[in-house]
Amino acid sequence: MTCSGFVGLAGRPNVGKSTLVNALVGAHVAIVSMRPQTTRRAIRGVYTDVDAGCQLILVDLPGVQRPRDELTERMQHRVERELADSDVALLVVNGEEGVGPGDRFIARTLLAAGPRIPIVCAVNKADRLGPNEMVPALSDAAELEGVDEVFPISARSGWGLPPLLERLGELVPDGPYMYPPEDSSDQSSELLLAELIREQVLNRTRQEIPHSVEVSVKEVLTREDELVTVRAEIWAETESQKRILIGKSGAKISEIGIGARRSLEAELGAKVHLDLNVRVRKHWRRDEDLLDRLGIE
Ligand SMILES: Nc1nc2c(ncn2[C@@H]2O[C@H](COP(=O)(O)OP(=O)(O)OP(=O)(O)O)[C@@H](O)[C@H]2O)c(=O)[nH]1
Ligand SMILES: [Mg+2]
Repeated sequence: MTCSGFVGLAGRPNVGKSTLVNALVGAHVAIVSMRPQTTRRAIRGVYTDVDAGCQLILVDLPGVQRPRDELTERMQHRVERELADSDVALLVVNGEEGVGPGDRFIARTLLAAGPRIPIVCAVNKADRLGPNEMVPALSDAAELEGVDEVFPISARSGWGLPPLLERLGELVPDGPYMYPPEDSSDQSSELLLAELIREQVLNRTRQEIPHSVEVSVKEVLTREDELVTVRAEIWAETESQKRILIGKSGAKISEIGIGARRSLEAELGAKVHLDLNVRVRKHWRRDEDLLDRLGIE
């Protein structure tokens, strides 16, 4: 008999949920940046332990915060729905910053999300904690309302992940695999490529730009000699953001392009020709039809 279940990751922006999903799955399925609100969609990372006969579907979710626009409101609703459908909630907190009101708010949201499911708390960024800081961080996390168990981890280094994985495997129900064991994510290839390009934008721009940008892959063509041509658009909301993204004599867009091409080549295992175009799409974050089409539901 195999086991298989959904583990919903909840937590404030920037605590390391996506880094943790990548580390557990062992593949770059979710993008990571130092900016809060990196993740916009629910991304399923799939981890299958074929020997143990167990599959965990790790649902990476946007960081929970107060909705400010249509985009964040949709992200918030998605989080609530996904958590209501999970078998286990994995609440990730930032051990370096310690437990705060935002974490307490999320713990309460988890309890209110639906039928009571096990809530496991991962205290992340343990690599940043001194020897005397670990115990208080863990006991604060254990006191969060509804939290059943606490695991100290470093998603970045991989420290502490094996016991967490083992416990999650015990908590999901018996049942058939929901994804082929060789899969690592449910994302379409085009969406993953768009996200990898957006990851470069996030890590190479500042202030309002990261939040204002979306990336759309228009075309992926593989030539006979295996060169892959990817044509993508980077959307900004205003002309001035577009100018910043392009940079002086195109310096910024070429920096983004070089980083993105490397990332796409690593993902596709092939040489890539990347054709990037910056466009203004006013108020895309408030355009309901567009958000539907982008799969941000
Ligand atoms: N030192 C340290 N940094 C980490 C660790 N895990 C994640 N980070 C860093 O924390 C930042 C945020 O990581 P993400 O994985 O994007 O965080 P997130 O919770 O998915 O953020 P949102 O998608 O915005 O909700 C990045 O700069 C990561 O490199 C860790 O274990 N140790
Ligand atoms: Mg994330």
